[in-house]
Amino acid sequence: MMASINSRQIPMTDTRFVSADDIRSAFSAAMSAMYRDEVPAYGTLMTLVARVNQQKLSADPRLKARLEATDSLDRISEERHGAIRLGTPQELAMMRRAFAVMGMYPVGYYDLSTAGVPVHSTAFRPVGDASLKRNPFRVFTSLLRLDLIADAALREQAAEVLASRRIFTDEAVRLIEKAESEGGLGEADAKQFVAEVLETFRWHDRAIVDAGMYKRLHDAHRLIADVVSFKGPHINHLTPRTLDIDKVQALMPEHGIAPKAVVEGPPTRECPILLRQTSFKALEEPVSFIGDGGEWRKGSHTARFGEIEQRGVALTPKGRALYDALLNQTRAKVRPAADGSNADAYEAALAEVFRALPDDWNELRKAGLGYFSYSLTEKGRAVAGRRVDLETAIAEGLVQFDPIVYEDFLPVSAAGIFQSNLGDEATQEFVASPNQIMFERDLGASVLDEFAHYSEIERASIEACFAVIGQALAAE
Ligand code: OOG
Ligand code: NI
Repeated sequence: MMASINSRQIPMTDTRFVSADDIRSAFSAAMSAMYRDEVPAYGTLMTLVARVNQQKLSADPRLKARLEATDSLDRISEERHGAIRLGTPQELAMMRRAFAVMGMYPVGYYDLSTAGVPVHSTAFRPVGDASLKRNPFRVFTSLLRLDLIADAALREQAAEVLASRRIFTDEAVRLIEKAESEGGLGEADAKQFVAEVLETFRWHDRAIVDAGMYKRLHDAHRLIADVVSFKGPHINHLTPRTLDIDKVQALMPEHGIAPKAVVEGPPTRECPILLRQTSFKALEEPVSFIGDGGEWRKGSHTARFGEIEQRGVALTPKGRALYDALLNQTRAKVRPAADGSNADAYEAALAEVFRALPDDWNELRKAGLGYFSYSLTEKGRAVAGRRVDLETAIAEGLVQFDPIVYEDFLPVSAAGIFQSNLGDEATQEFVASPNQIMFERDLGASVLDEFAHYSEIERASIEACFAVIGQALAAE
């Protein structure tokens, strides 16, 4: 599994080339600067998140020490994810190639049709411990499912509009091809690559359809209008990572930002799991549509929003199944209303139901619910050569463990995020029809299995400990 991933990565040892990790960091920083200009509330959120993170670290020296020891502290203030929605298989395939130059690979398959949203998605992100520590920038990337539009005429017209647009500049394509054929990009090329690819994510306030077409697309589903009506897949949000989402959520109104009523995902815990997210509603922004006789006709479009997230430990398949069951159980008790009117009841039910999931790192670990990274303590390093098993080594204080951060997205949460930024009014319902095979064909590659990656990081960390202290054989 890991071998095939490594062979796909652009070599980093060649000094003629800028490393894929460096290109990704530069791209993430450029994207952040652009979005800050485009959506000022994002800048406000960034400042707020940075302040709360600082406060959390000063209040919790143990957390700070562990983040420093695991090399994860620096990445947090740099960390963000974005999201885009693409229109055609060709766009998706080229996007995969562009992200590969930055060391980002498709991980996981998300079927949003089950939530009535006509897209399916993957997350492009770095894989492997070192790249994640350097910069974990990720982009949730969705492909429109035109096959789910019932109206055949509209489906065809939408396909025609999409076929006419080019979302990448010629230079971007040239540099992607160059990186592929030569095995990387030199400094000047890497710089230009970042600038050229950034163009694809830029906001364009002039639509490529007229107001009538926009309305028909919008009536089918507002997401379809968002994908088809514009020149390219504008980045629709950029999400900083906070160490205390409840605090940021509480402070948002003071900064003129109105968050959703409830934080999505698991409840507040001592030991955070997976991912918790909250967002503010999409902005209604002025755009213009193609009018008669070369005139532009003023209108508006709602697409871009803001979001923050707190990340916790990655759960094993067993932990994930328990999480899903508990979330379903909670929703069976209290269904969160779109207007937030029963937010308190929902949060109380969530906290109550989630008592079934231990809120202690060692219990989570021993129950096989989460992934952990193991390392030697000072004492462990001093007793090199002893033969012990892992649990004994932990009990004797030779080996310590830290949670492995969840680097992906939650399907249920993603659907919730789509819903909240699309607005609450009813739109056409779609029949759920997950189609990973079709997605991977369009992508031009298969998506990677996130569980295999977390378990590989865990396994490698155990092996590194035992290379020093010596593992007890089963028979001993
Ligand atoms: C993507 C929504 C998913 C998340 O954080 O779960 C997402 C979109 O609205 O295009 O970003
Ligand atoms: Ni998001």
